[in-house]
Amino acid sequence: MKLKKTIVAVAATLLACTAWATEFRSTDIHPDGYPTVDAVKHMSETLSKATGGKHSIKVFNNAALGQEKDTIEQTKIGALAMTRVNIAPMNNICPMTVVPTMPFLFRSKEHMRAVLDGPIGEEILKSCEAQGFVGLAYYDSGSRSMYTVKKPIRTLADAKGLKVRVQQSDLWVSLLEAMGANATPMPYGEVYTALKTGVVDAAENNYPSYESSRHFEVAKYYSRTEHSMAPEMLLFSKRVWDTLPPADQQAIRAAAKESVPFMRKLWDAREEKSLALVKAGGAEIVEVDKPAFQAAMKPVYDKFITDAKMKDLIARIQATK
Ligand code: GTR
Repeated sequence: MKLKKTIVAVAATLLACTAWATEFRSTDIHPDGYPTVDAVKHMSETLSKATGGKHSIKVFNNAALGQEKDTIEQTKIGALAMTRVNIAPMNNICPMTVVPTMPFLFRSKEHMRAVLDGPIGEEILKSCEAQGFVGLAYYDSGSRSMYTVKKPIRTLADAKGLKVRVQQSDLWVSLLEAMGANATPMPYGEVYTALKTGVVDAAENNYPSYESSRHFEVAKYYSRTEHSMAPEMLLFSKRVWDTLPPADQQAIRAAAKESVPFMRKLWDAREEKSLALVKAGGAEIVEVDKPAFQAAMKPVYDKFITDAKMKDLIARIQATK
């Protein structure tokens, strides 16, 4: 009888543990070793330690569970617990995300970090909750510049009429149109072939993505327009979130925040390494008439920064030291 009772008690405890122990699924389009992927793995370790092994995160990288638009959708419906995406594919879903995506907004990496770490960054993350996403953190994504297959871009005139792959965001289409180019929205995973087969003449990205995607093999002129510092985002599914006790939510938030400085260290090192790798691989780094590109962006601000709230955010960002 006693034995039976003990067995029942042990079984009940085991059941309780397994019912609550979760390996959350997260996604990334980047390969192993990319700073965003390694940062979420680090977050998983922190979370596991903080919860005594109750929770951890498994990262499905290399777009194993789809491109960013798909994983955003899966996160919204709760099929995925978490996804790491760029902020741009959130632009059409969560309007405030347009703000940190705006061209030539941040003066430097330090300025961008100061803004995103502060109340403005928090406000924008919070604004995505109504759309089904708990914004946990931002990660760095450096600055994005144009790269071309046939000839380098040095002036605004060089960009005119080029077919340029952009992220799936209306803002991004307008940004390239303001440069006089023809924007072609397309998922990241299709860009290498599109460049190679001439479906597009150009794309744009930071050094680590230009390198790890091997786009530099097919588009060797990298023109330093540095037109946007659109950051990465770590999004948790609100549907899944609402099923968790507050202590677990707290642990997830803390682990995400803790992964940010870790990611930044990896990022800074990777930017340097990627630049060296693309140069060694034959890429040509080209200087551009940056003020002309910047001046051409006025219509983008006029079109997207329309309401008082957005105008206020932009003004506060510009005033941030
Ligand atoms: C990368 C970013 C990805 C994705 C990609 C793209 O820099 O890390 O999340 O946005 O650019 O251009 O689609």
